[in-house]
Amino acid sequence: MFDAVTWDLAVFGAIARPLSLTWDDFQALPQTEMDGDLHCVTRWSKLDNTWRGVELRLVLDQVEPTPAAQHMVFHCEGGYTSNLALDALTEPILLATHHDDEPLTPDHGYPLRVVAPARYAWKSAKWLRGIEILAEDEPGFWERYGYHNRANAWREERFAPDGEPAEG
Ligand SMILES: Nc1nc2c(c(=O)[nH]1)N[C@H]1C(S)=C(S)[C@@H](COP(=O)(O)O)O[C@H]1N2
Ligand SMILES: [Mo]
Repeated sequence: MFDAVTWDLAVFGAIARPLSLTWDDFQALPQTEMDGDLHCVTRWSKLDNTWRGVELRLVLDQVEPTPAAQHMVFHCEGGYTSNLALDALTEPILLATHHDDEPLTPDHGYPLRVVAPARYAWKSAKWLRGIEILAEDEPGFWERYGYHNRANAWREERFAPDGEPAEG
């Protein structure tokens, strides 16, 4: 259950300035609206969405990644993870609190989720609580089961090139 008093978003790892944002801190950041679809790798797409929240880039601008830092892992309530390279920050990625002007529903990530429309939707981590910055890449939950590490939806990067689990 979300509790606005105890909730935080932690940014940690290969950074000079670890950050822990309370719910109030997060609300105080500049908000942006973004249109973007979600493409589940196996089944459906969710089209014509307007998301509202804070640009991921804007949060990471505050933490000073070390020169070696090249990767990130999203950590969610309940242990789900997904990974992206830091160079993904050149594309629009939102830390979203709202979908079509309403707060996210519990099923869809309330209170906070990643929305990375250029990637398959398993990258768009729901119930986000942490962002880990890393020098070495670390596969997330689905990436470990053989899903593609980059998951660029336009290039249809569904599975790892050899069809085998990327790791372990
Ligand atoms: N924390 C968490 N985030 C997650 C998942 C999950 O199981 N746990 N599933 C992913 C997958 S596979 C998809 S398709 C989308 C679904 O988003 P939706 O429920 O808003 O449609 O969430 C992604 N984010
Ligand atoms: Mo999915």
